[in-house]
Formats: sequence, structure tokens, C-alpha cells
Amino acid sequence: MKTALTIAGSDPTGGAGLQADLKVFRAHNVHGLSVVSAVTAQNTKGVDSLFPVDRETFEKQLRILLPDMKPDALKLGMLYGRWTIDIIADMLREFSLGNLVIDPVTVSSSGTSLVENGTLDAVRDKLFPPAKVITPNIYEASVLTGIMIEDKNDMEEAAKVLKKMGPEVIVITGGHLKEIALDLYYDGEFHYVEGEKIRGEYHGTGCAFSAAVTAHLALGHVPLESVRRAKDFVNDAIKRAYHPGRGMGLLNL
Ligand code: PXL
Repeated sequence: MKTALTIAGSDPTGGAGLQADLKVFRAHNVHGLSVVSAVTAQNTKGVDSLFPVDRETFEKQLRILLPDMKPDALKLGMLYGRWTIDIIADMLREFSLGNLVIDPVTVSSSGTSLVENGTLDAVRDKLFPPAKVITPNIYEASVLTGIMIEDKNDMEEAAKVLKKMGPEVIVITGGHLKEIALDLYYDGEFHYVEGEKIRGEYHGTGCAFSAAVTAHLALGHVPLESVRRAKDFVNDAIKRAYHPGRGMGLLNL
């Protein structure tokens, strides 16, 4: 069986974070590994608080796991603190890890900031160069590039700027842009990946999408195929979403 690793925060609702990632890996018949970067206290109404793990706890999880199991692909979700970036960059080199997917998480679906100031800059400088695919949403792409994305042209401009930062493939997800229901895929050429625009507020769509891309890369698919299949997977999970809590809906992963 292929393996995929998620380095991410814990979300007790099971809707986002490493819990969602593991479900997505399982749904693709990929064995999931998980290293926790932070623990959140949240419910379907929003994030109450977050508790980053300390440096030793973070580093030790990777240092003990990776000599034993080398993941076929890995994804980075919520990362708290610049030092986590240095540790990850070292591990990528030391264990020759490829198929790196980065979901540059900034805020929760309910609007709470999930990163410390400066973390995203460090992700951009140190982890974008070795990344295979990055999956910012429109808001995250705007923050990373300084381009206010309001239409398709802005999205393409931002993708070009992001590509210069080093990743092989840029996917800007359009879920947060009103008129456009398409995700932009850019690897030097533009492709639009279709998806229906589904109304409603769902928690964890970004996590599920990047985890599905990671699972497909682990299975050996090329990035464009991985992204197309991931999009279909997430759309299907949204259509079958449920409301187990009193707040946002959760994807049926
Ligand atoms: O969707 C971004 C995200 C990532 N990781 C964790 C989260 C959230 C959103 O709430 O809780 C742990």
C-alpha cells in the first residue's frame, strides 16, 4: 500500500486538519501518517483556541517516524511558528522526500487566524522551492502575492508570481471568488479545472482537497490528473455533506 504523510493541526470536529486528511487518505486506499503541529480547540461554530506543540515534540515525531517509513507523498497544512519550517526543510533534504503538497493555511473557515506572523513568509521562502503542488485559495494567493484577486486575469497573474517562488504547480482554488467556480492550474501553462459551485458553508474543503491531491500523487498520478480527481472527490463529498453539529456542515469524506 502507498503511504502519505500529513503535517497539520488537530481539529477535534474531524472536519478539517489532520483528522480530515487521514480520512481522505483512507478513502483513496493510501495508508495515512500524521505528525501534529498544533492542537486546536474548536467546534463546528468556530475555533476557540490553538496550542502549538513545542519544538522537541514536533521534531521528535518526524525524526522517529521517517527513518522507518518514507511517505510516497506528503502535505503540509496548518504550521505554527517559523521554526517548524526550518525543521521540515531539513527533513525533506535528510530523507529525500518528494511529492510535497503545501496548503498555505492562514485562517479557519470561521475566520480565526491559524498562523503566527512570519510563518507564511518562511513557508514561501524555504518550502515553496521544493514543493510539487501548492493549493492556496484566492485569499491566500492574494496574501502571498500582494495581488488583490478579483477576476480571472488577476488569478492568472498571481499564479505566475507564485510559480516564480519555486513550486512546480500552482493551483488557486476559486471557492471563495463569487463569479468563478473554476480552479486555476498553472505549471507554465494554464488549465482550468471545472467544478460545480455548491452553495453553503462547509468546513475543511481546503484540507480535503490538498489531501486528495497528495493521495493521488502517492498513487503515482501526474499533478494535473491528481488535481482533477481531487476536485471531483471534494465536490462529491460536499454534495453528500452532513450537519452533525450546530454550526458549519462537514464533508462526507
Ligand atoms: O481549514 C483550515 C484548517 C486547517 N487545519 C486545522 C483547522 C483548519 C480550520 O479550521 O482547524 C487544524
